[in-house]
Amino acid sequence: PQTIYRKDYTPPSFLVDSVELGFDLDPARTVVASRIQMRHNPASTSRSIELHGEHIELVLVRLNGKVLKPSQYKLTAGMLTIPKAPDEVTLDIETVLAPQDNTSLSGLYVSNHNFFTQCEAEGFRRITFFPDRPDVMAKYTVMLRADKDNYPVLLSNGNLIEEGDLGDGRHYAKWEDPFKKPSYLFALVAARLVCQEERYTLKSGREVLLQVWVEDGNLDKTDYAMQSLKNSIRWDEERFGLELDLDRFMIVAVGDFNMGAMENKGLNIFNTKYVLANARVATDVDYAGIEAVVGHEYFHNWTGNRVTCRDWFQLSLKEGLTVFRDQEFSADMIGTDTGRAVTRIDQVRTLRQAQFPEDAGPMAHPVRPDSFVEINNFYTVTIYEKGAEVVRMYQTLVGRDGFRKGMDLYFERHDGQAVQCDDFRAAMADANGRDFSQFERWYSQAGTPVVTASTRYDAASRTFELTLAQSCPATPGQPKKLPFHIPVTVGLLAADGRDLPLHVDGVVSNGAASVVLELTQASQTFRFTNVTELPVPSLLRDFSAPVVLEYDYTDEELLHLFRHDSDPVNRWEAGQRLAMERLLKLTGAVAAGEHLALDDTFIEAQRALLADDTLDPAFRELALILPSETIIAERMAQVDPQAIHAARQFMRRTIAAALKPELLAQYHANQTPGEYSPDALSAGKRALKNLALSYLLIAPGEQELALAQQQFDGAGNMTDRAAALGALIHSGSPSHAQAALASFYADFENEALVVDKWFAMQAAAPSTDVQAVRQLMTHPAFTLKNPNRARSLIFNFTNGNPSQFHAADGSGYAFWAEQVIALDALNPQVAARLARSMDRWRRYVPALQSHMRDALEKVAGQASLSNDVMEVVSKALA
Ligand code: DPP
Ligand code: ZN
Repeated sequence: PQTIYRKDYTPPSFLVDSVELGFDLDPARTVVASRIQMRHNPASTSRSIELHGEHIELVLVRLNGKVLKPSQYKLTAGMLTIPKAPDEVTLDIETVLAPQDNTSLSGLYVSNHNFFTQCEAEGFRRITFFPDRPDVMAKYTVMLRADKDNYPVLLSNGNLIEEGDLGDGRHYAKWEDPFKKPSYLFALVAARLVCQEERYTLKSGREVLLQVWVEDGNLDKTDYAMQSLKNSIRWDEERFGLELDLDRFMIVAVGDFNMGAMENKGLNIFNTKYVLANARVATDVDYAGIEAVVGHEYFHNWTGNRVTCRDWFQLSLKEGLTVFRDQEFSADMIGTDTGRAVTRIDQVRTLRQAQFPEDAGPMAHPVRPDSFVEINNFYTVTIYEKGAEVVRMYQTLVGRDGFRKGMDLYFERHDGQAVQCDDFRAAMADANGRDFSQFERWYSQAGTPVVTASTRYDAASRTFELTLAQSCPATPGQPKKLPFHIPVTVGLLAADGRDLPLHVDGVVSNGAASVVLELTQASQTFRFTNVTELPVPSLLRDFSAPVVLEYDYTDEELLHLFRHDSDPVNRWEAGQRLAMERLLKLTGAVAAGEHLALDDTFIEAQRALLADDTLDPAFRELALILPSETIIAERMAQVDPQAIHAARQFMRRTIAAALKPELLAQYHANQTPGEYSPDALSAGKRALKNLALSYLLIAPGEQELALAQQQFDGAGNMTDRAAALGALIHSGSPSHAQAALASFYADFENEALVVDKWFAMQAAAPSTDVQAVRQLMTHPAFTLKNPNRARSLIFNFTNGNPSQFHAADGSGYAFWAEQVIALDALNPQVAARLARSMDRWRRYVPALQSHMRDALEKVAGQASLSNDVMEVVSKALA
């Protein structure tokens, strides 16, 4: 496979003004006729027209009315080249494809007898020959023709301008998108679907049509998506002054989908997982996911579609920014300070769980990568979540108003263009009169920086010195790193727990409770003056930068922060540090065969937190969750998954035994009777209650089992039902677990998304070994072809069940290799995701490492591997 480099970018040789597409849709043989108006790009020295195309049959190509003979063009794997083309060109191209055979779900494909497209990143070239690159933006007109009975609904981007019957049982619809767009934003749907629709009035007074399209039988699950869409529209008007630019905005749900959703202009196509919800089938987490993803795709309309990416190396320009926007949207929807902090803590957990490991592994790449083999492998937590952190740091550095000014300037300069990450950085800098040249390193250097803090208090002069030093580990291709520009938000706590007023030499702090220090050197000392007592520093408040912060806190200091920090994120963080120190020690003790013990101090801190009714239940729940096995593993030089699992289980058991009365009290105090509502307060109560339940079921007696059974049987919503099922599965009582699983399946076997949960919960249970997973794969409801289903069982086992996946005999890895190979033959994108489960293999104890290498080599040695999987496994083995 060929590596593509950012430095090799050249402008397109020809630009496209307009595209007319005609589709004669048929699952076995769809004919696509395309007419492209092109003109030579003065910025290019090449006179060759280059059109991407793959997995399609070229029937005919006509240039300015004349059919080209094969000698007049070159057709290689992936590219149709027409040399020596004149300045102005009209191309007519006809291609044939078989959507029903397209199991990759990229391009035009069939899902449950309906047609859908997915064109990002490079799926349009599976439909017709075209300069399939984001810097070629054109206006599209689309004619769809299909059988009327089977495909009564025909949708594409923009506005419906004509529709009618064709005789012979077929009908047509013609759509026109008034906005220029890159080919990756093209979409069509031809399907038997129904919709919830609503006319909605924008702030400007203009009326728009909003639609949510689903399969018949799912209309009772579209309210929340519709409400989220309206909230998104309103939020973008208010926070960023950005209005919906179309008269019609459609969301369509599809059951077979590689990603979460896709922001096609005016026709967003969604994984059903992020559309369908009602109390019966969806959990609080599902509801939050729907709000976030509906927001995300809607916000792309400006950050991604109106201003798009010059090339795919700039992917984070739209994704990092749009994730930041959806994060802010979700936080604003809750509206309270702790609610905002709870969303922030979730983001930090995701970074540590997934992004930090990626940044420390063989696939580590900068937010703006320099090279790739397969772009689909770069829709990563680094591009998305770290990219969002980078955008958030601008806001931390220039403030909310400054950030808005930067956004305004960005749109003023670049609306309608395909631009680079540097252009966004320049807009932020210029709008705020700031120098962000060093900030560029967040885009160009991979790896998670480590910030090490040390302090010195001088009582006589009342000064407190904080020294911050930074370093960043080597990553593939980047042995040495230069210092980053890091905003470090800091507060100082007095002995009574209050924030001390801050005065810092050379920094405008004006006695505020928090100050943003800018760390730009390898090491810097900040001097706080008028510090009347020895403070406890609260460092990196609100997680102001995506770094690892090291500071030698004593237990007393951490307990002080855990009880008093006015910044809820750092309050949570102090608890995580207390837990992590103990988990690491316990893991060592397990490995050494020593006696395990947990100190009372820690247990009492947990007890106080659990019972502290002045704190939001949602916050308490997060603060009680111990760092995950994956996060613990990242802190160890050599990972022993069994020891980690045993240590964490010991800690959970000990807490459960010690806090039983408090857990029971919270279980009863946080019931949410009455009609289900997914609002943050109710969801937080359920989360705390269900966390208490899971603790109570760690070593349950008859009473606890009855409690869980009662919740399972009587639950009025899926959050409570699934939580009770989970608790029973983990209870160590197979009879209860089996009975509940059977009744759950019987109740929900016709709800695909709930069946996914059924598989997922079993896959992630420590009692499920690889044999049990193989057994589940023989269940009639299991299929590798549906990405949600494959993820629910297989990914939740490899990524969510470390103690079984890492079985000492290597059987988990052999299973992984089999599934990667099987999936690769169907859907390389999904297969390559699964391949990533082995990223960190070099960190494991030697006995496991050698099994992992065997499995990786088995995959790498396959004769016909996709570029997707080949890139992942060869980087892992390199
Ligand atoms: N559909 C994916 C997303 O919205 C890729 N653009 O992030
Ligand atoms: Zn996105």
